Amino acid sequence: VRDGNGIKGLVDSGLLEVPKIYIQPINERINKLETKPCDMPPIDLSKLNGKEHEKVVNEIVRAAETLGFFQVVNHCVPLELLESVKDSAHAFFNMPPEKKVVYRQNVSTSLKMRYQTIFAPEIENVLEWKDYINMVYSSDEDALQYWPNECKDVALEYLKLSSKIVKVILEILIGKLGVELDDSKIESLIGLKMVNMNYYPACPNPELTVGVGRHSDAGTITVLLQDGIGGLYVKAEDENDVGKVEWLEIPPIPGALVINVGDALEILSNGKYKSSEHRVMTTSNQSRVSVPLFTLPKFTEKIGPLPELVKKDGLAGYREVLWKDYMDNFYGVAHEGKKTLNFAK
Ligand code: AKG
Repeated sequence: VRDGNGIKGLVDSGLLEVPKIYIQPINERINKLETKPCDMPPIDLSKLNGKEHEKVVNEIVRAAETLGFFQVVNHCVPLELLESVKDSAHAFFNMPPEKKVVYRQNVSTSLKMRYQTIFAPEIENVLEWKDYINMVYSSDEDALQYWPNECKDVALEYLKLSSKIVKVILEILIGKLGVELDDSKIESLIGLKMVNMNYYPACPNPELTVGVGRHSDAGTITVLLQDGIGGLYVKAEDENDVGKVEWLEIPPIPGALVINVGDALEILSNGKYKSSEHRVMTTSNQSRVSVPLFTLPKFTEKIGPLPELVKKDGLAGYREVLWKDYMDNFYGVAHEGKKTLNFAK
C-alpha cells in the first residue's frame, strides 16, 4: 500500500479479502439496519432572487439547523464540468504507480498537492479504505504548477464556481443570524480552499470496512460532488424518537451538489448551524469517486461565536480559537465523530 498505487494497487493485485489492518471494530462498521435514505428534496438555487427567494432561504436555513447537510440543484456549475471532474479523478487514480508516487507525502515536498491512502497514517490503528489527493489553493499559478496535469484545469474551475455557491449560502446563513459581516470578513471565513479527490476502490468485504470513518468537517462550508454509486451517510437524531440515532444516506442525484456545514460555522453560529458527523461505506463491485471542496477560515483568523449571538444567547457555547491551532489539532487526531470540536469547548 505504501507504494505509488495505494489501496487501488491492492485491489488490482487480485485481493480476495481485506487485510486485517482495514477491518473496523464492530461498533465502527456501518449497520444497514440503522440507515435509511434521506428524503429531503434538493434545493433549487435558481429560485434565489425570484418570487420564491424567501422560501429557498428558509429551506437552506432549516437544513443547516437540522441535518447540517442538503443538496442543491440548478447551481452555477455546468453539468459537463461535473462529469469532467469525476472523469479526471478516475484518470489520476488509474495512472501507473510510477506516475502517482511522485506526489506521495514522503516523496514530494509540495504542500499544495499530496497523494495519500488514509486520513492520518501515524495515528490510526485501523485504516480507511480510501485513496485520495489533496490540492490546496493559494493562487491560479501555483495550482497550475503543482496540481496534477490529469485534473488541474477542471479542479480549478470546479473550485472557482463552487466557491460562488459557498459564498451565496454563507451570506444567507450569516444574514439569517441577524448579523452583518462585511465582504472581506466573509471572504476570510472561506479564505482557505482545498479540493480533494477521493477514490474508494471496490472492496471485497464492504461490511467490515469504512471508506471514511465518522467525522465532521473542520471548515466553514463543504461542497461535495459524488458519483452515482452512493455510500455517504450522515448522523441524525430521529425527530420522533429522541435519543435514537439514524444514519441517513445522502442519495446520489444526477447534477446535484451536496452542501454541508463544518465545525467553523457551527462555532461562529454558536451552535445554531450543525456540523454533522458523516461517514462513507465501501462497495463490493465498483470503485466510487467523490470530490469535496473544503472552504475554511484563513489560519490567522480567530474563530469564536459571533459576539452578537453570544449577547443574544447569553452564553458562548465555544471558546475563541486561532484557526491554525484548530487545524493542527484536527489533523493530529484520528477520525472519531465530532471529537475535534472539543478543542473549541
Ligand atoms: C471527506 O472527504 O471528508 C468525506 O467525508 C467524503 C464524503 C464522500 O466521499 O461522500
